[in-house]
Amino acid sequence: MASTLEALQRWVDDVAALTRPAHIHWCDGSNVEYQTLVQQMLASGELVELNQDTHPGCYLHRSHPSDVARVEHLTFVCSRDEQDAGPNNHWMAPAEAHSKMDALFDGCMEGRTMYVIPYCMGPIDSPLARCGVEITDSPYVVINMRKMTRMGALAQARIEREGTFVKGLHSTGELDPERRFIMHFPEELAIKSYGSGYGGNALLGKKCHALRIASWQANQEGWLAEHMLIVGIENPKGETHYIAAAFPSACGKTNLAMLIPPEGYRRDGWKVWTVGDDICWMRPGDDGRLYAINPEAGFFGVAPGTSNDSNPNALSTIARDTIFTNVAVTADNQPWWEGLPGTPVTDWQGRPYDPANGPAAHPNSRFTVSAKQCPTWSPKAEDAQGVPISAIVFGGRRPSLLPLVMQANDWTHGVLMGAAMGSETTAAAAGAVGVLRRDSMAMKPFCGYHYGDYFSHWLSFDRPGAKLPKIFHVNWFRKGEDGKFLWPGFGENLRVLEWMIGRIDGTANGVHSPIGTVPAKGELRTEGLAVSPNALTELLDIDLAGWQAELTAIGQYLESFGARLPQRLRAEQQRVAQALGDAAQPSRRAVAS
Ligand code: GTP
Ligand code: SPV
Ligand code: MN
Repeated sequence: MASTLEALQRWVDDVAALTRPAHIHWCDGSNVEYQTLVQQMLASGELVELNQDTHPGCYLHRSHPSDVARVEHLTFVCSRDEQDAGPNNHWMAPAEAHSKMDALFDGCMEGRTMYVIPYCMGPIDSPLARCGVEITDSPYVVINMRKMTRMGALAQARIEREGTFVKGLHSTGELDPERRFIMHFPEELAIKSYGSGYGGNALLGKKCHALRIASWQANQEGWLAEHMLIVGIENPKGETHYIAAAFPSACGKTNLAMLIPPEGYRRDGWKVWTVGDDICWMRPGDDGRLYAINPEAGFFGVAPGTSNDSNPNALSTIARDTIFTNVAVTADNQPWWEGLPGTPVTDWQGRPYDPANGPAAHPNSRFTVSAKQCPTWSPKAEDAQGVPISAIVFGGRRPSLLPLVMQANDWTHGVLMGAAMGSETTAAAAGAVGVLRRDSMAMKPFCGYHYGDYFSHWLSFDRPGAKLPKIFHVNWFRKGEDGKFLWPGFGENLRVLEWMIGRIDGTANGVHSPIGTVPAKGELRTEGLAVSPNALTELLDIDLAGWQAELTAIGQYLESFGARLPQRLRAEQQRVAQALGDAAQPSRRAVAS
């Protein structure tokens, strides 16, 4: 017996009987175990050693070229009732999904080692944390899970104490895209993933557990599991506001979470504290505020674009003990990607670099690293009670229309802003890049249940006694006529966060508009900012006709959720549409009244 918990031992025995591995290894999470796996993977070629003088403890993994991103078209929510999965998910009946998956898993680990990975999402002693066990035949998954979660003996002890855990079964399989599925069984707290070794498809603690399964549980238990970073902004008086922000994949969460203040702000004493870069679990505390933990222990971050100019914190975080996936390599064996100085000699597929083959590093190449290595890692990130959230921010890649920042009037309006979010698609998921799609709360690929119910759940937090965060929407990606970004982004985004904090503290007035409150002239601090006054005006401008069309599109999108769309959200969309109509034709209101 490797576990004293019968349910765990029985499940592991059943999986072993199905997959028929040669060995079973229960992961204890120790450094010796990690080093042993790394040595085995170096010997088998699954890992390549990088320059140990410049990058001690760093290794490169090249995934199969057809297995480089999440596969949303092969990801299913298998709830008993199809309606519960909603139009936002692919659905398959649980019995059909189980038999399809079990046929794939049948004998798939023959001659190989099966790893049993107990893990905890969140600080090990936190009441907000939840545990799971992932069974996999991939040592790459094991070493990544060790950096991304609290993995091993302590997690197993908590599972044995609590008696419940999420069951995740994974096999890399043949990496055949025709035999690749990511299945979720929310009522059984179970996940089955076959045929991919990549990121969110294979590291089951991340998107599968901490978002799809957790969002389902959160809906039933009164909390929120969100695709959000968590960052602490400390002002010169030493007061820290924690902000949670939802941006779709590859839209700037890691960068905002590790922001470095512009020089003038640094001089004045502003500091930024990183609590999380991808996932946030929040629940109301006794004082009515929302308290958040980061369920993860590491970063699985986008490599391309990470540089000393854009994100020096990330660069210093990944200078040692980091696993790189699908990056390029320089002549002296250092990891390389677009945005770094120097030149690559080997591309992400291990071929001699030739620009005719496209970028040297895959656009969705990633680093995996323990969060503790981040210079701005917040001491509060390990706090079992979580951090109180002052503001929730939504945002996406919107080349036009959406202003740099706007504040919702109240919680209901904020939920509408989140539900209406849109963004251009990126390389983080397979499929076309640069197409505008609605991505409510940045959860389109991750919400484990019907979006209509999810919107109702969000609205339900607005109740007597609640002291809810203020809600904002940002757009770092507005483009000018020349096709270039109007806003420099990255560290300069602190200027926008400062305005938000001013709104929270009551020191910034803003200007009210039908779509929300935007900064009044002169309220955004611009000293030392290289943005022309014209560009700034354009960034904050509200195009009433464009917004009327947008509200119509939002209304149509919301109606796609049918009978489960909360009436309160429909009414809110109508209220904003009406206010826009009144503003566009001021005489109409006078005539009507
Ligand atoms: P996931 O890990 O996929 O969830 O992505 P993420 O949301 O953490 O995105 P990340 O911070 O890794 O940024 C992805 C890309 O957006 C990188 O190429 C960044 O350089 C770019 N980016 C991030 N912040 C900004 C910004 O403020 N302005 C601009 N123009 N680009 C940004
Ligand atoms: C994302 O795509 O939002 C990621 C990477 O954070 S993955 O782990 O693959 O989901
Ligand atoms: Mn993400």
